[in-house]
Amino acid sequence: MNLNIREFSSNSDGFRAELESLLAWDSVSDAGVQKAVADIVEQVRLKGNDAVIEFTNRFDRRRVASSAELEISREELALAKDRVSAELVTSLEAAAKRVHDYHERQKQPSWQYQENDGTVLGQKVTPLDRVGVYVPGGKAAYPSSVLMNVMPAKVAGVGEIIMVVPTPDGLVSDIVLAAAYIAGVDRVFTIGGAQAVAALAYGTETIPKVDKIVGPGNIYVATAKKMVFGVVGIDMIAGPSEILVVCDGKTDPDWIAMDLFSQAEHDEDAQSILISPDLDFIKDVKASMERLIESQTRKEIIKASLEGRGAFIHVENMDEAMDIANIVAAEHLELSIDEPEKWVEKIRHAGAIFMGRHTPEALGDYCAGPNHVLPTSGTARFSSPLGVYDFQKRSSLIYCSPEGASELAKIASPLARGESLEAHAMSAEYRILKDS
Ligand code: HSO
Ligand code: ZN
Repeated sequence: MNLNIREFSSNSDGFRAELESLLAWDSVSDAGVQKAVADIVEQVRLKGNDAVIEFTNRFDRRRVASSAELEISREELALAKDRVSAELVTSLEAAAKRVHDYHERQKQPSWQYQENDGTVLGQKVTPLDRVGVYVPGGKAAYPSSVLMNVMPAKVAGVGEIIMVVPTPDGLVSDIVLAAAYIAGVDRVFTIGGAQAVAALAYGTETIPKVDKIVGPGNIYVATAKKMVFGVVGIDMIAGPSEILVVCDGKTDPDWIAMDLFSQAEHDEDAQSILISPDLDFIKDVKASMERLIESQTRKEIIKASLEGRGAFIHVENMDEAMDIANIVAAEHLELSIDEPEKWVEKIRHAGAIFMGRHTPEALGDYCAGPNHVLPTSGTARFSSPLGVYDFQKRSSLIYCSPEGASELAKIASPLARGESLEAHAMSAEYRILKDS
């Protein structure tokens, strides 16, 4: 199959403009969607279960009569797991363990230190009480994403994890339920869309109110999450998935072709880019792609993604490749090169860095250990993978000894008077020791 993929070179005149147009992504904010979502959120806030049931029946074509029908028990999750093949369950369990063990290392302990006069300062780390995990239904349902969203919350010690998953026509994936069971989700409700986000944010007679909502979703879900932010915490709002492969030309072109496909097959808007200093290699990868795409089950999506948003970029040398990688700030960066540990020092912006020819993104997507929920669309410049830290919060700790309070009061008092806040000043001054 002929593939018409954008190709350009770093030494061409319009290079920066070309790169910018390649990376441009409009996260559409549709006024119609905004209005519809605002209405759903408000109805759920005011009417609770009745509104949730009404929207669920309408949007998911169901006939739910009472809220009890919206919950899937842990026993039912276990039964779903029994219906999944033994091989798949083994892989889910192995992946869950690896993801768990990786995230264990992210746990941040509370800390404190004591000053000479006995004053103690520190930070107390506390897991969130209750978290909601949104899991998309139907074709977009990824059991691996259930693990990636739930495991860091588990490791953080979140008190209760509530999962919501829409079941259009009453259908739900056994693999998703098995993943929820293995990950240790506490309660599962078969609701989705903006109504599920609102139910988690405000709570209903049946759905417990949570403190934070995480997990991917369609435009309605993303819009609802933005709307309830402030009432609850939310994770990032993810854009389409991207991969940037930097290759020196010495990896098997078929491997690189498939690594690029693996991102492209997610959806038409996904982005796959190859950077190489070797023009002949770029040609070889393109030939591999044109041959291999024929047998791909998702070839239409792959083609649309590659032709719409994919690119080959030819560079002068590896240093330049690293500079461009930093501008792209890709969600996934593959360094398919010799001595990746040397080059990685130059990388400042990337969601996840896959080092060496034997480290395709697919291994990270499922089971290497690090999270696959990553900053997209260049947001790796200022944000990080989903992690245990997203499910922990911090409280400052301050203990003043009598002597310490007296010394601090002498600093605070002039500051308070400078702000014309007399009560502050006096509250501090009361603590000044008589003989000091
Ligand atoms: N590459 C996706 C994650 C995923 N891949 C799930 C397969 N299943 C976004 O990082
Ligand atoms: Zn993937």
